[in-house]
Amino acid sequence: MSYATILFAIDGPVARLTLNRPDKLNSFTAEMHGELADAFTRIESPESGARAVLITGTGRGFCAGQDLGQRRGGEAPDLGHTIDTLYNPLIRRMRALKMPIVCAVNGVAAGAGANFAFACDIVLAARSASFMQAFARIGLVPDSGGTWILPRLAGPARARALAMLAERITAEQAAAWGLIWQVVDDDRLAAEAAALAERLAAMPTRALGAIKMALDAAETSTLDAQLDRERDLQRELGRSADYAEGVAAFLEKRAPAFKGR
Ligand code: LHQ
Repeated sequence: MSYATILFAIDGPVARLTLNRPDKLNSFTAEMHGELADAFTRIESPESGARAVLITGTGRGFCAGQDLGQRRGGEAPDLGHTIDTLYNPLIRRMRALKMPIVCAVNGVAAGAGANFAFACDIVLAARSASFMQAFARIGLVPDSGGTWILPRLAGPARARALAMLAERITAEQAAAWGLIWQVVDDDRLAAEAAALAERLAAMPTRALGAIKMALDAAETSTLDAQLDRERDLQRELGRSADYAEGVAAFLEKRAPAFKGR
């Protein structure tokens, strides 16, 4: 599988997806969106064997959002079309993917690049990485789910200031505000993120997929509806091979061997 703007490989149960336009801080182009979509189609295929995804970037940046170099001159573009056809499908797909996505933010994550990272399930960042809701600097609103996820992760007061001031914050600040899971030393990021993805890939995949779904659904649910949803998911998972294995392993005092079924 060879692409021009991303690196992609499925190593056993971990799909590794690396944004690879380092000269432009891995900013998004239409071509990159097309390649990401193709990679996700491969990941979603039952034959892929993938049970976790690891996303990162090459070079000193993670992703600087939309490639603004492609946006100069000519008539005013229909950004709604770009969002509708490229960004929204990507974010929807990531949230709906029935396996965990680990993000290793190796450098600056700006604009849609930051919200692409926040759409992942567990985000690690290098100590030198930074995050910026760059949109207001160029007259735009946070997209790629930014207006939805920022207040949920960081609270409404911080979400507003982050979005309006468009200041760059450190990885430490992002962790302190609950935007990401953990900060790790730069030279440990790749190894820690890979270990985390491998650990998740050995877990009961269906349960992890159900956790993603239940937590997102909770954002618009009543407690009553959510209690029913948990019942339904538990009923379904209670019939899974991984649940049987988890209980058997516990009783037999051994490590479980989950298959993601
Ligand atoms: C870039 C970019 C970039 C191209 C750095 N494009 N080249 C959705 C739908 C449709 C349209 C609009 O947008 C969206 C969503 C969005 O994402 S809007 C937000 C777009 N992103 C930004 O506004 C961020 C722009 N970049 C920056 O503010 C800075 O580059 C950051 C703060 C990310 C990093 O700053 P530095 O570490 O100082 O790096 P740099 O600015 O020197 O950038 C390095 C190179 O990367 C440089 O190229 P050059 O040829 O001069 O070395 C930049 O031009 C290029 N680059 N971001 N988004």
